[in-house]
Amino acid sequence: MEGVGITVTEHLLIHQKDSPMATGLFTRMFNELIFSAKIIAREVRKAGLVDILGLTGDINVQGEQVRKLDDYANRILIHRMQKAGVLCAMSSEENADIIPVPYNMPKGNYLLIFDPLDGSSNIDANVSIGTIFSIHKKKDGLEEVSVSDFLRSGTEQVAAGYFIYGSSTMLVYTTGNGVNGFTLDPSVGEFLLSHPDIKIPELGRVYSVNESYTMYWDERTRAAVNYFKSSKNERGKPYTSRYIGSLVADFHRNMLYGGIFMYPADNRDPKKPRGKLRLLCEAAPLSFVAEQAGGAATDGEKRILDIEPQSLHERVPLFIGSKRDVEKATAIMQGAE
Ligand code: AHM
Ligand code: MG
Repeated sequence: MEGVGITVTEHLLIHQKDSPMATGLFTRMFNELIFSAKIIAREVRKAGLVDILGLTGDINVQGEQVRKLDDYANRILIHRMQKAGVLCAMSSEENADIIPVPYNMPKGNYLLIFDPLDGSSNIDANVSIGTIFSIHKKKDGLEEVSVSDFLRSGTEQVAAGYFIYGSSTMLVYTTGNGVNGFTLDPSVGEFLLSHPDIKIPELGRVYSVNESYTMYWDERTRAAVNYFKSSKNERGKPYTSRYIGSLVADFHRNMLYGGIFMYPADNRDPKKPRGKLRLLCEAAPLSFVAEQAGGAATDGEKRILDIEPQSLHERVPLFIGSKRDVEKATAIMQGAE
């Protein structure tokens, strides 16, 4: 019936009732995150109309130019989340150091890690972009938060997900009980449950990788990518190639249709072969979502969620998506096939 739909807040409250220890703080944090994303979505929507496109002229901690919308999204998230009273600190892709909640503001025991606007090189071309988030709980004492509080494996996340600012705005998240997707109804300003219990097909038809780096890959990586380029999948269907260059958008499409996203290590810097994507704010949260949807994620060798981070902005190779495709790529990367 028209007008009937579960809002994300209702969904959160139902979930909260299932957990007798729940204090409501998690729901409060999520509501604040959702409100921040609505503000970001609003700015993304009007990006072509105001003088907000383009670069700020600054260089971020990753050595990349900061676009105005990246900066805006980052500031909104920090500003709103630090006064929600539920966090003790945050870490953003855009900030070199952790961002403790100021001493004069109320604190909670959650830690929030985020990429405020992933895929931002696509902003000016009107391509889908997103916000990725990962939530941990601080283990002991709320004062004295340090980087080491954030250096925890992905298995310890209490929630993770992403907002995608595409043809519609969506929220997809998990708290470790499956994955649900909500679509923002702009007429009422609410996220409504549109994709309950998302399951990624076990075997996909899509492979997503930036093949222009072939010359920088080792032999095994070339063999893994070549498998998807030149083989039929285990059901006898050829793979098809799709690469947007916006991780959230590539990942989201593969979640719904099935497929594998690969960002392998390369030796563009011959002294330091490495992947591009960040473990804590990109790979770990999406890997939690992928696994909860029945998919898988590795760095070509190990499960992403088992990696113990050594630094805040550590980068990893990433193979993520449909379980059997990720297993195939990982086996080839290991020389097992
Ligand atoms: P960003 O967080 O600075 O936007 O960078 C990450 C993005 C991902 O969204 C995307 O998958 C990747 O970089 C694309 O990189 P490339 O242009 O090397 O293919
Ligand atoms: Mg990113």
